[in-house]
Amino acid sequence: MDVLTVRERDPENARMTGLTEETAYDWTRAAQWRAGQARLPGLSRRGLLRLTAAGGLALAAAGTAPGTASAAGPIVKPLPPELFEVYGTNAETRWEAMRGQGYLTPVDRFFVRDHTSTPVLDAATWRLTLFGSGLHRGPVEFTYRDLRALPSETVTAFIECAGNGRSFFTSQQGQTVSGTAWKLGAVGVARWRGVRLATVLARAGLTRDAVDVLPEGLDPDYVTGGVNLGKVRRPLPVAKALEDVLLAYEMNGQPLPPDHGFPVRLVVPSWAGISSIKWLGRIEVSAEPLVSPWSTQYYRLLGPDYPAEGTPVTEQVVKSAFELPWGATLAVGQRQVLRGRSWSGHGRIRRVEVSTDGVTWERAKPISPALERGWLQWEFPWRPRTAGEYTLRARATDITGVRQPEVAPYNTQGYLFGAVVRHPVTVAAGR
Ligand SMILES: Nc1nc2c(c(=O)[nH]1)N[C@H]1C(S)=C(S)[C@@H](COP(=O)(O)O)O[C@H]1N2
Ligand SMILES: [Mo]
Repeated sequence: MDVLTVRERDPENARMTGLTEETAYDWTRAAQWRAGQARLPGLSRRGLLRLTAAGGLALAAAGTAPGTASAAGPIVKPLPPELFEVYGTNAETRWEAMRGQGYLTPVDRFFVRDHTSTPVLDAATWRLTLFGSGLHRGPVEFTYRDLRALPSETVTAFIECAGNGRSFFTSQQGQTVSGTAWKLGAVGVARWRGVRLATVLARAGLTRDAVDVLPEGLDPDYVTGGVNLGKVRRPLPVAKALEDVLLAYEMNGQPLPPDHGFPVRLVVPSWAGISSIKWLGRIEVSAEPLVSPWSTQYYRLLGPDYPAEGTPVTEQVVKSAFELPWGATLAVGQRQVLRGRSWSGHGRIRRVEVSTDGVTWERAKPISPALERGWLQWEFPWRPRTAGEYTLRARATDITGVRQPEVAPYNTQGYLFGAVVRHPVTVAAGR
């Protein structure tokens, strides 16, 4: 660890001075990939040729189509309809199920995003293998017990799918996008405990030349549009890996549940959910820049307002959600306490405003701390005086001054919907 600490402070070492920011990293690697200066491991030559032949946009569109559930069900935990809305291999949290909950999203209602299905792994035989040109020695293995014996750290952070809110591109903006039609429930905040990736990299013998790490899941290969894209994987720069990335084995004080990556997953705070690879099996540590289909094809903003090769997704945008059913019915003339939560990938939430008429905005009252990597809980008292259809709006401003806009910039894969969501409710006479 001493070596790493010194290195982290070394201004001469270029890899430590940048690229912890997702956008900067992704831009750099995309340019290197196009110039033939980055490698894409994990695909056969044939697969690679087909990938190239298929073309970015067409492949991306095909690849993000909702998956089909197998008979047994790809997700292990129960998905009661009052807690989840299920889309193929994915399930989103119903926001009304967060009402009355504490700061954290309980495991029984945390969203699941599986490209294929949840593998059920045995911690006793599980191994994490680190290998590659960025290590001094050959492959280095860690058992579950090895990781448990290393110093641990805890972080409270949200994991959010970059496509969270995607359905509102269509329902609010009339735009066609590909991918799972999430409302706002593809996000959850948990308390993650595990070993810093920095600790494990130091034990494995990281060289000064290492630039990227490529964590890979043990779930089945992802096959889409007739192309096997291999294991779910997405590179990270060593700088980010050393900064705040966790190899998590606990979620909210319990061993990681199967659907959330048992025995060990990555938690990459403030980066898009795809970076937090579940069911870790191998981590390539490379002295060469790396890419994967999850950086070249997916997680790029494509469409008329973007260059042909697309631009990378940025940090998660500012969002707000009401802890109410979609189309909830509320009693006329009665005082309601509307509750909700707001969060941002740029840092903590500074202010939340609510509008019940679409014209006037009033401050909501914070009822939790606003954590940098978590969310802010808030409430707003409301007494609707007349019966009818209403549209509730909440908009948050984060610490960087970014406030949720009325319209989200269109991109074909429907990433980063950060606009104010119009939540319909009916106010009716009480019984
Ligand atoms: N191995 C593996 N890791 C994965 C995925 C996957 O399908 N396989 N899905 C990713 C995506 S797109 C998201 S948004 C998060 C979701 O984490 P969760 O299912 O624990 O909520 O896991 C990421 N890690
Ligand atoms: Mo995701």
